[in-house]
Amino acid sequence: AAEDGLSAWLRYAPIPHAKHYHDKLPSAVVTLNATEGLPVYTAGEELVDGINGIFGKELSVGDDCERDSVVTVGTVAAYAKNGGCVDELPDLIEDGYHLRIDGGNVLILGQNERGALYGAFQYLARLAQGQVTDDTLTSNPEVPVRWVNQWDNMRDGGTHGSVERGYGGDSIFFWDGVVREDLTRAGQYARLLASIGLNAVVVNNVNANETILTPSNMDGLARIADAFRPYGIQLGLSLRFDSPQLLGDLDTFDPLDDDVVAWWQEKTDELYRRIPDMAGYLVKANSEGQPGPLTYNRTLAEGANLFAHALEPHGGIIMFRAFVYDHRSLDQDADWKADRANAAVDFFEGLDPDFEDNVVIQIKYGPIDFQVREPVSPLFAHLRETGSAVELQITQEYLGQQAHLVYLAPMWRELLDFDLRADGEDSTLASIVSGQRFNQKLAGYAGVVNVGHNTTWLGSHLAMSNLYAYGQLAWDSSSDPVEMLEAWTKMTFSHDQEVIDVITKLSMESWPAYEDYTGNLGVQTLTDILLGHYGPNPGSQDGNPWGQWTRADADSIGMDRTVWNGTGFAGQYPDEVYEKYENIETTPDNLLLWFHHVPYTHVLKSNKTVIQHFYDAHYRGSAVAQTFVPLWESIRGKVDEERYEHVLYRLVYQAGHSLVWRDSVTNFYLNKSGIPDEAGRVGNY
Ligand code: GCW
Repeated sequence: AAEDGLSAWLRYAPIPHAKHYHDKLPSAVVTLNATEGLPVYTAGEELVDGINGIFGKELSVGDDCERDSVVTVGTVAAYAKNGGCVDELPDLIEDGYHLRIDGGNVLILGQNERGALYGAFQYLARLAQGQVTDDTLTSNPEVPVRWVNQWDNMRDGGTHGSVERGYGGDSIFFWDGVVREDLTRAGQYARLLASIGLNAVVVNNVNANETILTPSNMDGLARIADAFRPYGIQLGLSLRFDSPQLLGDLDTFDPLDDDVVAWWQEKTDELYRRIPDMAGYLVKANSEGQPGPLTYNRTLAEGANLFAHALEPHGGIIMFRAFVYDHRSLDQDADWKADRANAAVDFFEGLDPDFEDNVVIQIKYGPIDFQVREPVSPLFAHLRETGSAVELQITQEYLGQQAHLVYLAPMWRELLDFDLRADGEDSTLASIVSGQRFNQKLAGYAGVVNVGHNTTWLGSHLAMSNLYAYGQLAWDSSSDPVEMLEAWTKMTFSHDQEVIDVITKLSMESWPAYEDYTGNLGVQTLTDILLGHYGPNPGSQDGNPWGQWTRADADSIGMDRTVWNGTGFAGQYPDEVYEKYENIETTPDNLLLWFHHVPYTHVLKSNKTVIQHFYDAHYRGSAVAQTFVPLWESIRGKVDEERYEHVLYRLVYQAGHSLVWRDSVTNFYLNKSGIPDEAGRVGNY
């Protein structure tokens, strides 16, 4: 049964009335120009396994595509070479595919090998959901960059490989400072990611260790790349900026120093000798104590271009993170205008034209740090020549660490649909990170996933819907949260309508409930800032240099980010958005405390006071969490026992912990403000 966790939505479990479909399915699979270890070959294997698992029908493997009742899979080029012709040649871009289902005759063509595999997974996903109908479709990815980041440590204090902000066990890649011998899990992970259209994994933590570049670790990385390759997943690497000094024998890591430039070129060449299809690099510089170009008074662009130049001859790209801020320079008491949220735009202002073509700026969705509610980062509206990628977090660092169910697709949907109104024109986040709004070639998505070695990958079965949804959105940003959930549930758990309805209800209610019982009105997730970002601790937000402040005192709360009186952050947005947030009247309630500092008695658009909203929301959200348990119990027997119990355990925990959240947060503000709850609940539980 542990298998059920490992194969996630790729279980290929038998569907109801499987036999009934046999004569509508192919009887043989033909792969065109397949080489073992490459995606087209893998596609053939998946088709055989999938159709066998879902329908109990065994396909023969042949090479005669003229026969009837055959599923043919390959690249467009291989198909044309074999004399095949499609009536209209599909218009495919890189990684795209064409799928034609005509009863048992199925044609799956990819623009490249990876596309062919994506097409095979798409066909299988339909079958696994019981859709055995004729169709013809062409699907192209919206963006080229569909990456996953893993914050895996090679060595962390002790000896093994932990995962920073990972809640599913130890690293699947590293152990004791080196790459694991057994990389079975790396291959299984690549399979899952390929099935949802993702194309690269950065395997090590952005807080990188220079020893990733020792010759033996580079050999190890090549083995990881070998495990990924059958699935078309490319390997990416996080780098530590001062490696030339720490690992090489240089006395500088100045990005403009000739020896430093040569050192990075040599390392990059060595990597590409081992991994010719390496995707590229990811760099976190000058942030949270990480080294970077600012040490030498070089710009962030000069820092990014150092890697861009080294990668360019190999066709690699550099994802350069915009998460740049100095946690040591923020002083809350001294300065009303100090604001970590300003950092990204401040640091990147003016650099847009300076980045090389193979640089992508990777920007967290909000200006602070993966909070339960943040406005979209204004930096997305500033980069016009340089492409950007939005960084989403699948691992639920501030969102319950997989001990709480929080389905994130509705939040991502809102963020992607948000219109930044750049130059007064339609500028949704989705249109910017697709490269379409500003006409950029390289752009896309980076998801911090942080799976681990346990058999559920993320530590919770239900949390896997977030990974599934992330892949779907990166492929097609218009994907609908409910539809994704239903498809995922059918493939992961059951076709039973009650199971689908229950999981959909739980999941769709989970983010609003979590926001209600953790942090309201844009005040952020009121978690413990200093200790692991888990559990309630509103007091810990303030009085430290981390800058996730609420500025709560006895009378008032919120960050004044206006231009006229506050930190000026609102002014980083294009005019229409700036005006909306600058003005308290037009700021939506759910971001009020993000942009304004108000008395607890301030009356919201909902006609409640801020403090009463806090109280009510915490009671409402935690009450919703209580309903998750009986809802789940209502499908006992319809889900296998092991997964049923695993999920139940977590939902019971969440229900209890939501009460802890409710009581901690409401009591904290009762004590601070002295304003009682109108309903008389707070302090009297
Ligand atoms: O959210 C914070 C995390 C850090 C992380 C950092 C980052 C890898 O708490 O653990 O470091 O962001 O994104 O760089």
